[in-house]
Amino acid sequence: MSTSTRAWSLAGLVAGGAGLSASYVVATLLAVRESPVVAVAGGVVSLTPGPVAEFLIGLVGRADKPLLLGGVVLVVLVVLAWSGRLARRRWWAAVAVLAALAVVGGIAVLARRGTGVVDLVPVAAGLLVWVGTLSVLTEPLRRTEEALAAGASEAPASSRRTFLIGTGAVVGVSAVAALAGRLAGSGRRAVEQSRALLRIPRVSEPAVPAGADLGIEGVPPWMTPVEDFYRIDTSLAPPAIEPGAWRLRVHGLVDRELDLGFDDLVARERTESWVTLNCVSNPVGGTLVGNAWWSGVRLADLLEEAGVQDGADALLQTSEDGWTCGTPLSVVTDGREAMLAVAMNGRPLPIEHGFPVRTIVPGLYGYVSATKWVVDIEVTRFADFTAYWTERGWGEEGPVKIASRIDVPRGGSTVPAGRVRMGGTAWAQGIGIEAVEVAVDGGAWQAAELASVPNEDCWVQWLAEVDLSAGRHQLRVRATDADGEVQTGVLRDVLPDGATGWHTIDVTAD
Ligand SMILES: Nc1nc2c(c(=O)[nH]1)N[C@H]1C(S)=C(S)[C@@H](COP(=O)(O)O)O[C@H]1N2
Ligand SMILES: [Mo]
Repeated sequence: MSTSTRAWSLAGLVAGGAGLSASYVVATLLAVRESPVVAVAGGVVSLTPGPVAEFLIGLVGRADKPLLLGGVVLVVLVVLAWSGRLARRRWWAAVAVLAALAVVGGIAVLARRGTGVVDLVPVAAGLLVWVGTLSVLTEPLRRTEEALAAGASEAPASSRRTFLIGTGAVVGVSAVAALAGRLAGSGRRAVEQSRALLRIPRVSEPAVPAGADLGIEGVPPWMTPVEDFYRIDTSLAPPAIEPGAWRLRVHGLVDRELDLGFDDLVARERTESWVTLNCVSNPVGGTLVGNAWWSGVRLADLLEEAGVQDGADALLQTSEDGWTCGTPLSVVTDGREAMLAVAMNGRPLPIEHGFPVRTIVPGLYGYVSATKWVVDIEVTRFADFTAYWTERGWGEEGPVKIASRIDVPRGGSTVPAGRVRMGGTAWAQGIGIEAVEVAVDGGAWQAAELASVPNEDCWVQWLAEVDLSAGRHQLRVRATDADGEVQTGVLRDVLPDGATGWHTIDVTAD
C-alpha cells in the first residue's frame, strides 16, 4: 500500500466518527440537553430564513428533521475526511480544521436556550478524541511515507496491518459506544416523558405559609425551586426508572416482608410536609441546603405494616444504583415526618432528585437518610453492616447540626456606612430555631428578627440591622435551637459528621 489519499481521508473520517460518538456518549452521561450535532442542526434551522425553510418543508414534508440532521452529519463527514488529507502534509492545519468544527459546535450549543458551560464538555471531549484518534491512525501512514521516501520499493506490511487494525478497532468501539449512549439516552428520555405525564393523586401544590419568606433581596427564596435545589450523589448518569418498573422490598428483621410497586405505595395513606434537606459536606455558610414541600408515605407506617422485630436499630437503604446508607430506626419511628417521598414541590420527583421514590428524614443529613431511587430497605443492626459513606470514614448516625448563615450582605462586598441590613437563614431540623443573633467586630450579640415557619423541620429566615462606621468590619451570626442549645463557635470541618462554627464575613462600609 502506498499511502493513498483515500487512506488519509479514511483516517480523518474514522477519527471523526469516534469524536462524534464520544461527544454523544458524554452528552448522554452528563444528561446535557443536546448533543453538539443536534445543536448545530438546530442552529441551522434557526438561521434559515423563514421562506426558505417553508419552501424546503414543502419539498420534503415531515422528513425535514432527519434530512437536516443527515445533512449536517454529511457536511461534517466531508470536512473530517478533508482534515485527514490535510494531516498528510500539515498536521497543524488538520488540527485547526477540527478545532474550527468544534468551535462551530460549541457556539451552536451555547446559542440554545438554557445551556451553560457543562454543555461544552461533550464538544471538548469530541475534539480531544478527534485529534487523539487522528494522530494514532495516521501514525502508520506517516511511517509508510517515510519508508517510501527513504527509497523502499513498497510499504512495510506491518504499517498496513497496524493501520487496518487500528481503523477497525476505532470503528467498532465508536459504534458500540454510540449504541450504548443511544440506549441510555432513550431510556432517560422515555422516563422523562413518563414523569411529565404522571399524575399522582392527592399530591397538593406547595403554598408558602404567610410570613415564612421575608422576601429579602439576596436571601434565597424560602421554598427552594427544584431547579435550584443542590444535588449530591455518586451516580454519573442518574438511574432512569419507570414508575411501572419500580419495586421496593422491605425485609430483614420484620414479621412480614413487603414488596411494593409504585401504585401500591401511592395507594397508601399519605403525608406532606415542608422539610429542609442538607448535606453533611456543607461548609459553614455553604449552600448545600434546600427547603421543599415533600409528599409521600410515612416510613413508620410501612414499618408497622411489616412488623419490626426486637433487636433492630437501623435501616439499611439501597438505591437502584447500589448506593447504601444506614438510618437510625429510632429516628424514623419517633413521630417526625420521615417518609418515602414521591413528589417535591407538588410535582413528581425530578430524575436527579430520586424519581420515582426517595427517602426524606427531617433532622438527618442526606448521606444517612435521603436515599434517592430507593429500592431496598433492610431492617437490621448497625453492628451488622457498613454503608457507602461510613466505609469512607463518615459518622454512623448523622444528626443535623444547628447552623446559621449570612446571605446579605455578601462577604467581601462594600456597603454604605450607617444602618446596614443583614439577612439570612438558620436551621435545626427536628428541634427548631428559637433565636438568631448577630455581632459586629466581635462585639455584643444582638437579636435578629425571625420569620415564622410551619414546623421545626424547615429553615428560618432572619433579618437584623447593624450600625457600621466607615471601614472594614467583621459580621457574624449564631443561632439557638428550641431546646436552648446555642450554636457553638468551635470551628470543625465537615468530616466526619458535619461542620460547626459561626458563619463570619468581612464587609467594607464607606
Ligand atoms: N442513591 C443515592 N442517594 C443519595 C445519594 C447518593 O449518592 N445516591 N447522596 C445522598 C446525599 S450525600 C445527599 S446530601 C442527598 C442529596 O439529595 P439531593 O441531590 O436531592 O439534594 O441525597 C442522598 N441520597
Ligand atoms: Mo450529602
